[in-house]
Amino acid sequence: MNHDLGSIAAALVAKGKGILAADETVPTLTKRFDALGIQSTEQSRCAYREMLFTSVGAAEFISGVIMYDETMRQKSSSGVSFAHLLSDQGMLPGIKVDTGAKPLAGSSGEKVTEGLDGLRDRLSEYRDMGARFAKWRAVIRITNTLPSAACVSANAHALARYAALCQEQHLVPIVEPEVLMDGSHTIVRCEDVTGMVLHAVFRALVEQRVVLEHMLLKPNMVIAGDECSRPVKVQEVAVATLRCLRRHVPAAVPGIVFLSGGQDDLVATAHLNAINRMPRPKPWKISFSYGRALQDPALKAWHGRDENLKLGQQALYHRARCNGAASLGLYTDEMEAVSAGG
Ligand code: 5MM
Repeated sequence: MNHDLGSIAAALVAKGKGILAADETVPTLTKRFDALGIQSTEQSRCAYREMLFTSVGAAEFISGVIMYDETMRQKSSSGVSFAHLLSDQGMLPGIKVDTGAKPLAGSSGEKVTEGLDGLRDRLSEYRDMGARFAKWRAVIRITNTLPSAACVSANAHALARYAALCQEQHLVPIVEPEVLMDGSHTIVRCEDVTGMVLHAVFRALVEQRVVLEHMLLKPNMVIAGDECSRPVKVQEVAVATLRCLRRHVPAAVPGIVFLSGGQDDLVATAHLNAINRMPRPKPWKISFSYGRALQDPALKAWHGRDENLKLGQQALYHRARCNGAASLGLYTDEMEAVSAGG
């Protein structure tokens, strides 16, 4: 495999493929395990990740996997590091490098993502361990009065500093400014805020001399808040999302890989498909970097039991296959039925 940044970015959005976000921190994965009564230990988290990463055939649709530090330092049951296990199967190893969203001083209820101190050395270590790309997530909340300009600019600045350091250390940065779907806001408000955030992020990226050709953007889709009283159709989401991206994402960026953000897994697939089916020109590849929308059915099927390993893997394979088709605009409802029937 060619290891220059442009080739890695292109490989991550290769035709019909997207990214598996499996970079939950220990508290987040523990929350997901708790909901199903699965005990969260270093060993059970390792077994879960091994189940996902060894899913036969998943590499047909999954180009890369984002891991958390704990997973990066663990080994599979056959004694191989997960970075090497993924590479051997044709999936690029990636790593989450932010240290989390912390309360933003001077603001009530907003957060800024931290992790810049010592980042150069951590990136270098991850690269030596086999990582080829990295991820940093900023979270932006919508209310009647938020986000504040201070929150948007602090997060944009941090994302850009992170991305510049990644490129210096030969890792492709995935830049993830997530406008949360929590709240009662309309799709119109989500489009306004997402546009403003993307504008600030790209301004900061250019200021920090980030090479846009050597990065990927991981944005939210433009959707209504989860408590919004007005239902929004799949087609409306596709129109608003593509309009917003065309206005604010430079054509030099090779790929846009959406987060799922708490959407139902089938809905996240339908949205991605509808966006890719839109007739308007799209200068970038558009695919997925889903966490929950890829993992939820697999986690439920596996349920922490060795005897369910294959069921968990089949569930992951199925969602990866559907989303791979959606990244080409070729997903159909029949794909769900066919697979559910075996
Ligand atoms: C998989 O979850 C990632 C890590 O979350 P925490 O830092 O809260 O543990 C998260 O960054 C994820 O990569 C993105 O939000 C996309 O995941 P979803 O579930 O929104 O598709």
